[in-house]
Formats: sequence, structure tokens, C-alpha cells
Amino acid sequence: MTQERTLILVKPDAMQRALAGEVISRYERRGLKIVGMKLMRIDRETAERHYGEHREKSFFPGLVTYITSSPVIAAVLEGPNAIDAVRATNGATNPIEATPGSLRADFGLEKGRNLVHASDSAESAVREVALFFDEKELVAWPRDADAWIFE
Ligand code: IDP
Ligand code: MG
Repeated sequence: MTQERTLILVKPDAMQRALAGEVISRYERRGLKIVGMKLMRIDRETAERHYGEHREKSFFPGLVTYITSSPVIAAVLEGPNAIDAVRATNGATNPIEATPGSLRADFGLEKGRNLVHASDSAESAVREVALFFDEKELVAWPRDADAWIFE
């Protein structure tokens, strides 16, 4: 069982539709632990670095405008295979192609308004967690914390 950490963002469309609690609750009830969380307005420079791999894409300017358009929740989630688990909970980038029951299928219709972000690999997770959090903002849970959730 590989313990991993992954970065998620509750994007502006989910925040504006008051879906933050619903989104976070999906991760919690899968058993993922929140080890960092903040409400923030992403500045343009951070947005451009976060989405740097898409810099040449036609949707990049709109993506940066969107992600900086209102407050978001950034969080670090931890658990067994957390990176793939969260990507599956989110669903495919295009909500129309997302697995029914995933967040993007349940709440979205458009690629450009797909509610959530999650790191896509171990390398991205390390880079993205460091972009949004200082190490001292990440908290350690007690070793027996699972017993509280599952008793
Ligand atoms: P991901 O969020 O599922 O990892 P990526 O391909 O990394 O998807 O794209 C990053 C984000 O860019 C998407 O979540 C979505 O918000 C936006 N995006 C991707 N493709 C398009 C597009 O064709 N039109 C508009 N926005 C897009
Ligand atoms: Mg991506």
C-alpha cells in the first residue's frame, strides 16, 4: 500500500456554485486524509506556473483567467494511491466523458468548467504541493487516526 500525497483545487465554478463541501466530502468519505488546506485567490503568476505544461494551448489564457477569477480551496490529500484515487473521484477532464458518479460527471458539462483539479503523477504532485504549500503548513495525523474513521 503506497501512501501518497496529491494536490487538489476546488476551482472557481465549484466555489461559486457552493459545491466546496460536496467536493471535499467525496474525498473524505473515501478515506483520504486532509493534511493541508487553504482558501485563497490564486495570483496570475502562480496560475501560469501551475498550468505551465499547457502554456502553448489555445485554451491557456482562458484557463488562467478562470482559475484566478474567484477564491478556490487548495488542499493536500494523503492516502493509499491517493493520486489515482483522487483522479478517479474527479473523473475525466471532459465531464461528458467522465465516469458516472464522479464529480465531473455529476456536476459538470464542459471541459472549461470542470470543478476540480488534481495532480496527475507523483512528479506533478511534488511540484504542485510545493507550489501551493510550505512544508510547515502540512500537518501530521496521529498514527491511529484510521481507527477513528472506521470504528
Ligand atoms: P486535468 O485537469 O484533467 O488534468 P488537463 O488536460 O491537465 O486536465 O487540463 C487542465 C485544465 O485545463 C482542465 O481541467 C480544464 O479546466 C482546462 N482544459 C483542458 N482542455 C480544455 C479545453 O479544450 N478547453 C477549455 N479548457 C480546457
Ligand atoms: Mg492536468
